[in-house]
Amino acid sequence: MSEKSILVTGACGEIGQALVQDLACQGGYRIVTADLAPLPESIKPCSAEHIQGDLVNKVKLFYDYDFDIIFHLAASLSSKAEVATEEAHRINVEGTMQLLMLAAYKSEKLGKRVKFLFPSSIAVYGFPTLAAKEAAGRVKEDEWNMPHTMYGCNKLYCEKLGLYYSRYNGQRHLDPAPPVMCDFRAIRFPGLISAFTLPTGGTSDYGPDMLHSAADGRPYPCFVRSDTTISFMAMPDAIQALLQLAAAPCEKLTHGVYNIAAFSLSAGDFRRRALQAFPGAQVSFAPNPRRQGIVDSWPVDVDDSLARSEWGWQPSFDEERFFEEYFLPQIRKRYHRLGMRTNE
Ligand code: AKB
Repeated sequence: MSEKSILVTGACGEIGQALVQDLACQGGYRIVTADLAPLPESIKPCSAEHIQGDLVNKVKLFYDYDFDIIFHLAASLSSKAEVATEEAHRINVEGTMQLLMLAAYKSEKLGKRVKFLFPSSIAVYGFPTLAAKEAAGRVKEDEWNMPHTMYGCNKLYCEKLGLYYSRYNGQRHLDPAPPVMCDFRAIRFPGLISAFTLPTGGTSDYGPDMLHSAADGRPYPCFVRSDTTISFMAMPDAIQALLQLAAAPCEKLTHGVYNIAAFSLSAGDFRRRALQAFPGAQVSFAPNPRRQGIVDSWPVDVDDSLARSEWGWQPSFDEERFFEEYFLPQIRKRYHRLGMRTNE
């Protein structure tokens, strides 16, 4: 069977690095990576070609390729996007729009549906008050789509753009012989936690940052209150979800945009776990009002029954397994190794 041609944008980000490694392990893919940054050593062997530079300026180069699947991961995350809103809009919306137009053009020209996998986010949701957030509990995909952030607005709009290009594209679905359209599939990710990489520019970052700081013996002043609760997931589950959705038969996918969930934790729970694992850890709470406001507008948890029924989604790591089987064993190795290196 011939190799599938894949494009991964944002390949140097947390999801990107983990995804490229998994795809390379699976084999059978020619992976073209793209990012503003050069490839880290860890994934250099996995990439057939790395296109480095500003995504919006580089999209035209991608017309020279016939990708079967596009994993469009490049994005300016919620906290960074709130500081540089115009630049976030350019990357998050213009970048996505340009790539969707590429996928639509190639699908029609090649007569085969280019799959477009898009990481959306719990940031598409928005609650006016904490009481409304608590009352809503596990939200469904079509509830509370009232984002409070530039990033959330970008993600929600791009979900709609993706569905537009994969279903209507100039109303040509009404033509006597409609053209072949791209195949858009999106996942609304919760906060993601990796034992191997650190987050940048997000607002759910306090979770992984607190744990990494505790493991590394660094004091951590958490920028949200201890009662702050949103949903989180282990990075391996996030990658598994992307690959599973990419492989799902399209006739089963009636919605195109899916919540996925694993566990919901408060910042205080993270601190308790950090102190349990690293008794000397210094974790304090110093809420930043703006970042606190962002997380207070996000759901406590999400209802992922659509993903479970339409493509068999099932997390491997609940809270207990996440800490005991994935995160703590890896994090201890990482900082022990780093500790050894600094003592040399
Ligand atoms: C962020 O914090 O911006 C992201 C997200 C929840 O989408 N991690």
